[in-house]
Amino acid sequence: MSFSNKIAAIGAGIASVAGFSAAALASQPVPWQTGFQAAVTPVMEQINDFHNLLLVIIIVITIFVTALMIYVMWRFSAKNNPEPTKTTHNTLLEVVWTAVPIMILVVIAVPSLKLLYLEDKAPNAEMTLKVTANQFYWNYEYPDHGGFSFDATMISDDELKAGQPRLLATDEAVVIPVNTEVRVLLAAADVIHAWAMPSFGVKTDAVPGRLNETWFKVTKEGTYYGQCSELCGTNHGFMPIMVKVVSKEDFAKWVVKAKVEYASDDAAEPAVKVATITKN
Ligand SMILES: [Cu+2]
Repeated sequence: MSFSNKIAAIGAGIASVAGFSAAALASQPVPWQTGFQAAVTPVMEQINDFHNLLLVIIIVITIFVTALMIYVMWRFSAKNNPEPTKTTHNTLLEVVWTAVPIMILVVIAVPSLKLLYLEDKAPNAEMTLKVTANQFYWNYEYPDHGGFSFDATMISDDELKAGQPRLLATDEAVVIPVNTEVRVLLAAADVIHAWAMPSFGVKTDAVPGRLNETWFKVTKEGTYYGQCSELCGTNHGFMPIMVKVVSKEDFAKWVVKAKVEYASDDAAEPAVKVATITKN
């Protein structure tokens, strides 16, 4: 377990003691959290590893530069070095201070680019989730399961029930089967939003007139929370994301129910659109 994973796990432990233990795992921000939320997808695990690699590199560079500066300030002060040397060039030293930073950048670039390509597209997507951003709620569509869709709106403070996190819980949750590669298609109906799920390692813009793609494969059942991460307007902070990850059997059962429950939403939507078009 990596260092930031450990911190996130401690945070999750505190959260469950505080009364959020209703779900198998609830990934959400906790007070005084400093690390990432616990990783539940292969992508987020790799982001964690990459973060830890960078942390080591940064610490080593900072210690080296600080030590060098302190030494130079002492060794070459007017008191300790009254006669300055006339040296202007040192080929070996110049090659070293050019080559070493290049090598450090290469060490960073290789895993960085690998991660960028991994995040881009689902290698073998098993289902698709279409996310449409609106001011200020999300619409979710399941094209591979009959194409039903529904809106998810934040639950306001006065309607919160016990265990529902403030500014994170929504009236309808996105339901996803565990251990399934999910392709996510993102678009927006009005302005640019961003669908961000910290524990999935996903943050992708939803842009009007453009279809963006990302993916995730969640390996642990539970309830996970995210937020819109693009400044989209006055209620930007009030369009959270709630994803319930359930077993494949429970997901199949949910789909059967959802088809009936959200059928009325589908029927109502085109009628409104036609009415708007004829008016114009
Ligand atoms: Cu938004």
